[in-house]
Amino acid sequence: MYRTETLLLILTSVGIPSLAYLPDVNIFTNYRTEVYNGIPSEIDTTPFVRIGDNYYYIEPMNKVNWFQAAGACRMMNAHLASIEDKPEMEALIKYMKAKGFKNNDYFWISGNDLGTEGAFYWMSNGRPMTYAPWNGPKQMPDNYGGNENCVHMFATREMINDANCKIQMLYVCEATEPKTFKFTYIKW
Ligand SMILES: [Ca+2]
Ligand SMILES: [Ca+2]
Repeated sequence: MYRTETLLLILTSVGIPSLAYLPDVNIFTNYRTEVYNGIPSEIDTTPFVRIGDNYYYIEPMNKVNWFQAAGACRMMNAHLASIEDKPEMEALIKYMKAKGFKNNDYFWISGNDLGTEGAFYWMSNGRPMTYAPWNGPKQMPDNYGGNENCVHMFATREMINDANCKIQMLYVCEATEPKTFKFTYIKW
């Protein structure tokens, strides 16, 4: 007779790996592994919040420049956020509104044209900014003063702006997509 047991080992970039359930594991036992995107909903991802399919850290108080924000995200094994399509932006805005952020709360995201003026890329993944809602009363990006090379979003509108990277504002980090490794093994 045999029975199967499942070991859920959560390996994730959101915090340290957490062990959901650890039975008496014998490494010589037959086992099967499966890998899933995302993590089980019961796992606490604090300080990251899940919005849609993404995990964000939204800095609520501490205003820093773009470079400091990028460093703060790396300290959490994350990156400044890349908002790559309208649904992602709308979901984030909806969350920020619900949390009471106002439209003059600006958040650094990873977009920048530091490499080549006028060519905007996401620093977090190297891709060009194909989704870029440069809306607003002025036509952005305007590279105001000849020195606006970092991108921020607004908490309550689908809008981005290029700003001086040394300005201090809030920021949004985005965790790389976590994976769940599921081990199923046979115990004799
Ligand atoms: Ca610029
Ligand atoms: Ca601007």
